[in-house]
Amino acid sequence: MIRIIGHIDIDYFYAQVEEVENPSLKPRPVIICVFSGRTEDSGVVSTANYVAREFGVHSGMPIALAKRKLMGKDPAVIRMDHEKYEVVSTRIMEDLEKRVDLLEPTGIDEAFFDLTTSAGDFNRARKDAESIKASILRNEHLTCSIGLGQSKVVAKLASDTAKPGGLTVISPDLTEAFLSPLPVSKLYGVGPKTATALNEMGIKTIGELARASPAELESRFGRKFGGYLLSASLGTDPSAVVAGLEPTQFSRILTLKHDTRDPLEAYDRLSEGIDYVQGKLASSGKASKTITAIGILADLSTRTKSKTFDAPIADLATIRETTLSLFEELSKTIEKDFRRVGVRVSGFEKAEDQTSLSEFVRPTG
Ligand code: DCP
Ligand code: CA
Ligand code: CA
Repeated sequence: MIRIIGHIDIDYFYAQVEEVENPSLKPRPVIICVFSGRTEDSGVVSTANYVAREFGVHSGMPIALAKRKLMGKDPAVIRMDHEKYEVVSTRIMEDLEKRVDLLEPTGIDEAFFDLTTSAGDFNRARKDAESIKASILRNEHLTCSIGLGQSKVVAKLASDTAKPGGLTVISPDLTEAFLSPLPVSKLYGVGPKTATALNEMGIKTIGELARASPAELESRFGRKFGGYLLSASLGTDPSAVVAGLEPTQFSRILTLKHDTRDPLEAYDRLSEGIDYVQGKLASSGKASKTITAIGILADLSTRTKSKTFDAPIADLATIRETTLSLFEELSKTIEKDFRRVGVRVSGFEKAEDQTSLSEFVRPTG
């Protein structure tokens, strides 16, 4: 049976969320920054809008270098606010979940989905993808890119091609022509090392990979990864969309009765939030390595403080104690009162029986 798989990725996600909040940013270069605090400009760019990218700015670039490239261009330099983007992401994923057969989030701004049953064919799947795009635009004012294909590898490459803002539909009859000319490095899981090894075997394009000898690929890359490379190059990688993927965090944020900067008041209000996240850990059989205290201040800015343990924890006493001491530390650093307070547990031990595309792929690629 031909499967209909989609990949969705929000355009310049963090920067676009900031533009939605403040539309006057749109024509300006926008960089979202993670400041390390060492010096005023220490830290890296998390992402940039497309205006800033025109000047050579990209994710991971030192803030000081990005500022130099944007000198005289009226850049907006914005501190990353992860909580804000998480909230938007959660709303988008919840809406998506209702519109597809299966949804597998793979990051804060992207997901695989399956439309095989509900759409039935690629024409109807295209319509579904168009309504997904329209819904995200209407509800969140955000643009995204979607790719459709017969496998995860094809869908992901199709959404890359659609960036920014597009929809690329690679129906089965177009798959070979779409994949063949692309360099092997474009395939999910093919990093620089694998690409070099393939190039040394005389394999530069995905089409050449599709015609390579299976035995030779297996002897060079092992049965599992060699087999994956071949199937991926043919657009027949078998990995399925896994719905309701294991959550990566549990969190709860509560509004205080009165603004305060007293850590004991904040902690007290959080009691039911702590019970909630601990209950989620217990019922899902998970343990968490990181606990984060979240404070949303009177000016609605978000501050967080985390602690990471060497070994995962799940017991109520440790979570309570840690949350309290995190709030004691956080309250020393804030210049405004807390308005809302929250707690998050994350860094779960990964469930063993989860199959995903990444399972076929070597970590070092
Ligand atoms: N991100 C980050 N550091 C990186 C890469 C990404 O903090 N090195 C964050 C910021 C991005 C978000 O993750 O907004 C999503 O990453 P993407 O790779 O999807 O990049 P963008 O959404 O920013 O841009 P694009 O339009 O290319 O998808
Ligand atoms: Ca994105
Ligand atoms: Ca992404």
